[in-house]
Amino acid sequence: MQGSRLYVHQRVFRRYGQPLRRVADTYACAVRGVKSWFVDGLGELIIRWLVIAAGALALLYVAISASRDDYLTGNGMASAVGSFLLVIFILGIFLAIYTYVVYRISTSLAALAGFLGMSLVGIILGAAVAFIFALALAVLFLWTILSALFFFPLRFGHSCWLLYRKIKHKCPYDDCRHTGLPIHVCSCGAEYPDLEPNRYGIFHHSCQHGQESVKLPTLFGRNRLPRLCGGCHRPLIHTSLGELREWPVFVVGAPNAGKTMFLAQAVRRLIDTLSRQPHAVVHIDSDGQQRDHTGQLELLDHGRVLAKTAEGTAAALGIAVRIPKGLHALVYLFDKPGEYFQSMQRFGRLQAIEGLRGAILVVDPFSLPALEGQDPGRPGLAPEVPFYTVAANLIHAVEAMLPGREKGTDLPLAVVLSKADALPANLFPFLTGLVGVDHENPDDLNERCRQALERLGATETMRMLQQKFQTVRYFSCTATGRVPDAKDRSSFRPAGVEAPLLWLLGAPADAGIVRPSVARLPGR
Ligand SMILES: Nc1nc2c(ncn2[C@@H]2O[C@H](COP(=O)(O)OP(=O)(O)OP(=O)(O)O)[C@@H](O)[C@H]2O)c(=O)[nH]1
Ligand SMILES: [Mg+2]
Ligand SMILES: [Zn+2]
Ligand SMILES: [Zn+2]
Repeated sequence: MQGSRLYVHQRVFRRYGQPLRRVADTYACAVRGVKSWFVDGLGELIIRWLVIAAGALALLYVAISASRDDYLTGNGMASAVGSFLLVIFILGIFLAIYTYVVYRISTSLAALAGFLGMSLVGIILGAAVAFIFALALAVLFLWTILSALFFFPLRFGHSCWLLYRKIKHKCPYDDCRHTGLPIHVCSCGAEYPDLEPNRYGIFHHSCQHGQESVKLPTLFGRNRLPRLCGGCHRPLIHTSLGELREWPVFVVGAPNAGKTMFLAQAVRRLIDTLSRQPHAVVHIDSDGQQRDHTGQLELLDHGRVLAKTAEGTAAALGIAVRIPKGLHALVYLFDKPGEYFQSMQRFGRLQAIEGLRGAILVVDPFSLPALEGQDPGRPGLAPEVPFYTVAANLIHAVEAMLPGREKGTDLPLAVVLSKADALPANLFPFLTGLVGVDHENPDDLNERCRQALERLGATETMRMLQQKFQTVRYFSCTATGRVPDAKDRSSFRPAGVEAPLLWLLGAPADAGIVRPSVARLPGR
């Protein structure tokens, strides 16, 4: 059964109007009862017997006095009895008729008097109640209208708070650019796109389920209701949406570049690192996504690689970060199959680029000119998509969807050289020390990675990226710590995976988060 909402005054009418009508019905029934009590009930019986008794007494009196008069005037006893019987007989007939008429008239009059008396009292009382009720309704009707005086400031205050906290209710699906109040769903299935203080109620609206009404909070506790995106109508699965500012980060890279493996390990490390901050609460913000993530880690911890990312739109992975006096954000991590970044046409469909706060460009070192086709994981296979193509598409997409086309964008970009474990450091000594060592100075790591990329033949692409992105930083990581081997079921040992995310989240100076320099690389 799908419910519906009532205005405030309608709610009152429903709550008190029906019981009042019931009282009126009961009263009318009582009035009718009084009337019939006199017409054919006990009242009638009493009146009937009273009238009959009065008639009989009168008759007896007249007959006795007649026979006494007869006796006193000197007639004999027989004559007196005769006159007694005569009077009884003649007067009895008349009196019976007369008594019947009197009885009829008296019952009718009594019934009428009872009926009118009751009605009069009822009408006076009813009018008073109706007047008070109508007055109350009118006041509430006015209140419904005047509630604007309360809910407008309340809504304004709430909007200011959202604005201050930079909370936009951004949709987590990459092909939807919707921001704004979600649709809230009642337990009955009714969908409300305007569950906020308004004429339906200030602090709660009431969804009518037949006679029962269910309270839906408009401000506090509202986020606990199931929600749908107001644009694409898909479920909003993240609990903290609306409480934390959204912080969308896109992971970009060619197919097979190592995006998904990097992300799974990076998220685990990110949550660990941030949770170590005093009183910090950091977690994956959806039970379903937490289960999927745990499943991925289970595989990685048994030396297994993850499946290729599936086509179709899934919600971004949401991580709720609450660090007292530090970062408060709902981090959205978008991971798409690499094919999306292969063509501008598909890239252009990713509307989420619009509100982006950071991008991670994952580079498979074996897609770079110097190492092409040397991937020990895929011996002899040339990578399908060159780094240059992906970078060029990223730049086009950013130009199309982000402001500041000419100058370049302030969107921070982390360029991450993946699969560092498989780098042939023996052939190229500059590839040593990119991960697994403690970099006291993060700028040093940045510089090393930048140089490594240059020397692997990506100079042109890097120049192009640096022209477009004002803030670029270079990283290197391994999600596995060794070349994956189907026979080796020992756990992978990631390194350097969390640094790019930490840097992106700490990039704005006001975020108050561990600076990337503090986020040490493993191996210490
Ligand atoms: N040696 C090594 N191989 C890796 C590493 N990370 C990923 N790989 C290999 O690269 C393959 C692809 O990794 P994914 O993370 O699935 O790549 P992806 O970029 O998500 O690929 P798509 O989903 O197709 O876009 C894996 O099956 C591994 O064989 C790494 O750190 N070291
Ligand atoms: Mg993938
Ligand atoms: Zn409902
Ligand atoms: Zn949407």
